[in-house]
Amino acid sequence: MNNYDIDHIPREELKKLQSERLAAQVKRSYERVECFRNRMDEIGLKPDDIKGVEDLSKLPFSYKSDLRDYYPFGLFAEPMENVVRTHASSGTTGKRIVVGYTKRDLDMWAECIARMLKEIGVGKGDIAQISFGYGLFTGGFGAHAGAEMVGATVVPMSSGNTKLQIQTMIDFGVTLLFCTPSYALYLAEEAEKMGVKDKLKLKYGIFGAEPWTEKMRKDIEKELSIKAYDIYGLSEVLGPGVACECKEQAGMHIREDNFIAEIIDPDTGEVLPEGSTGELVFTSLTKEAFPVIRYRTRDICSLIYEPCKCGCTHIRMNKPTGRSDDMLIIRGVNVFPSQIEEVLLTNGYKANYQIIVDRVGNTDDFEVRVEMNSDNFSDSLGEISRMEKELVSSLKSMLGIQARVRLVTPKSIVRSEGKAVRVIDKRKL
Ligand code: DLL
Repeated sequence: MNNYDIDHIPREELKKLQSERLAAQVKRSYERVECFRNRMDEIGLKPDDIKGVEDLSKLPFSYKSDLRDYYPFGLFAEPMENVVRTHASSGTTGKRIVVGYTKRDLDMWAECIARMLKEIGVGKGDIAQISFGYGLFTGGFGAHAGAEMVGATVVPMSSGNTKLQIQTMIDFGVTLLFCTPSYALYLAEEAEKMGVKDKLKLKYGIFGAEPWTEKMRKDIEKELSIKAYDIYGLSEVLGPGVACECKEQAGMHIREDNFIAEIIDPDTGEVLPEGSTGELVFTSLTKEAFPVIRYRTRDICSLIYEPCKCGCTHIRMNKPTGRSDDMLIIRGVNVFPSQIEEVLLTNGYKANYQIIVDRVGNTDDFEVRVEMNSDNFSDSLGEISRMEKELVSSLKSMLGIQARVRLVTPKSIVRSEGKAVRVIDKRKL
């Protein structure tokens, strides 16, 4: 089968392929990975008990803490001489997590992204600027290999030096931009400030590595005059390309020939019925160096099983709304940064904000600092106070609790060149 035909394989055949690959992956991981073998032994499960996808939920979960416990290479299923690449992710707490790839893993990774690029029409003649960081982060190298595979000309910019990024886009005639959605907005803002926005030749952008809403997509598409596509992934499972949008921009197709997705209740671990929102769990089917079995991503989202208009038969995931470990508990109420973002964007603000939580006496102090923009800027104290009150009330109806809103002048909140930092939780410092 041609690598690009796999996206249109009938679901029955796909399920058969997944079952064969799952049984083989479980057997291989049991033989080669001590942590996995111990977990199977603890519950008396033998590799032969896993015959196909219907047995998936019998398998034990794996967690980010496993990567820390077996740091750096203890979960690898290949000897180091077969591991040709490592990446690592810092996370906000504790030790780095390290992942590894064989040559075949790298090819599969590039192919996952190339399939997306083919589908949205990227190929020879396109010039792709990769403004994800290169290095231990998976963003830069992951996007790079996919773009080269379809014959695009790659400009490996990495992140940082925003003015040079814009100049390069103009001088090289860049048609495709890869970066985080928050950085895309920052690039648009800077291009506007430099008075060169009309010189950009961008046609499409592929953005990911952090949650972003539909409203933010609209903003990016308008500001840069492009089609903006979503790409999802995580270092532990692959990097970017575990799931990618198609032309329909209606959910990201999971590369189901390589990964099986489940949605579980994050508290009980129970698999939830189709269409439910819960924690996303991945099992890799083809990865050699670092296979993952039922890996708990902590990302909260739902899966779409209805066929997609694009003809791809692989299921889709909706945009993750956040991570269960991003969830703030403020005065006993669960608050996701994405809910706050939604309120701000609906009220005409941009996604430039910060959430600052502190503990004062016995209660949580909750401030949302929001930038005014050129459309709604005011320097009248009375008007600012009216706008703040309006936001307090919209946030209260979304969250059920009162926040203090502080409007700040345009461009006063620090921009990020990679993943945006939205939350400052001083209770944890
Ligand atoms: O962020 C891989 C990546 C690079 C994906 C470039 C897309 C583009 P990590 O640094 O390990 O890997 O972070 C993974 O980022 O568990 C999600 O919480 C979040 N994330 C990634 N893509 C999206 C997305 C890379 N499209 C973590 N929407 C994941 C929402 C995303 N969240």
